[in-house]
Amino acid sequence: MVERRWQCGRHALSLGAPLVMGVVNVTPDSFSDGGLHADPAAAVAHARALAEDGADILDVGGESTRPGAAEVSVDDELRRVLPVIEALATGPCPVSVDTAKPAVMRAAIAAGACIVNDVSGFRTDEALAAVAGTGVGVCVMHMRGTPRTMQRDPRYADVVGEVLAFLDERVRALVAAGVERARIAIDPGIGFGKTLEHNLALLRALPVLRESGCAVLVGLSRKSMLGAITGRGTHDRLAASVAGALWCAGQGADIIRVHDVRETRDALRVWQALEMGAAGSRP
Ligand code: 9MG
Repeated sequence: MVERRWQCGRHALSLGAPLVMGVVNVTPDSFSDGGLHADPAAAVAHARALAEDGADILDVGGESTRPGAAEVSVDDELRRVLPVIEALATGPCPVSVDTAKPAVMRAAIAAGACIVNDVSGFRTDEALAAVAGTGVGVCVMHMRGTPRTMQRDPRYADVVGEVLAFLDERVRALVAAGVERARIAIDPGIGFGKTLEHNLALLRALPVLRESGCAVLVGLSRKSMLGAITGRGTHDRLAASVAGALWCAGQGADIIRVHDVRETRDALRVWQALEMGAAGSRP
C-alpha cells in the first residue's frame, strides 16, 4: 500500500502514524499560555524544548485566536513571528506559521516556514495566492465568524454537514489556485464558533473527514470543551487533553496540535505499540 504523506515544502511528512504539532505562541494574550513566550528568544527556547520532547512540527503564531481576542497589525505580528521562524527554520523540525494574514504568510514562507495554518480557511484570493506557487503545506480550518465574534450563540442546522461542505469548498479553491491535494490538511476547528455538542459531533465525524483524501488535523489541547466536560481550569486540563488526543488518533486524525508535547508523545507511543505493534504504522 502507498504510504500517505503530507507534502510541506522539502518535507514529505509520513502519515503512517499520528504527527504531533507543538504550539508556539508568541503572544501576550493566548488563552492557554498568554505572555509566557511573548519574547522571541523565550519562544525559540520553548520551541526547541518542544522539538526535544518529540514534536514533529512547530506551529508559530503571533496573534491569539482565543474567543474575543483583539486583532493584531501586520507589523506587530511580523515582529513577533519572523525572528522565531528564522531561528527555527535552520533546525530539523518543520516550522508552521499560524496566521490568517497574506502578508505574514508570504514573509513567513520567505523566512523558512514550510506550512501555513490559516484558521480562517484561506477565504481570500490574496491568501490563496500567497501559498499557491510555493510548495508549502497548508492547513485549512473551519471557523464560524472571527475570533472576536465566533462564540456568540453559534447555531447550525447540521454542524457536520456544514463544516464538511465548507472544507470541501475551500479544498476545491486551493486546488484551483494550484495547491496540490497532497499539500492540504483539513481541520474541523474545534472551539471556533461551536458549542460542546457541536465539537463532540465534529470529533465523532473524524473518520468522515479522512475520506476527503486530505490529511486531517485536529486541535483540542486545553480547550474550553475539556473544561466543560471535566470542570477543570485551563491549566489543569493535561489529562483531558491527552485523553482527547488519543481518542482522535484512534479515529484517524493525522496531525494533533498540542501544548503538552512530551505527555502527548508518550501516550501516543503506548497507543501506537498497542494498536500497530512497536514499530508499526496504520493502514
Ligand atoms: C491556531 N489554532 C488554535 N487552535 C487551532 C486548531 O484547533 N486547529 C488549527 N489548525 N489551528 C489552531
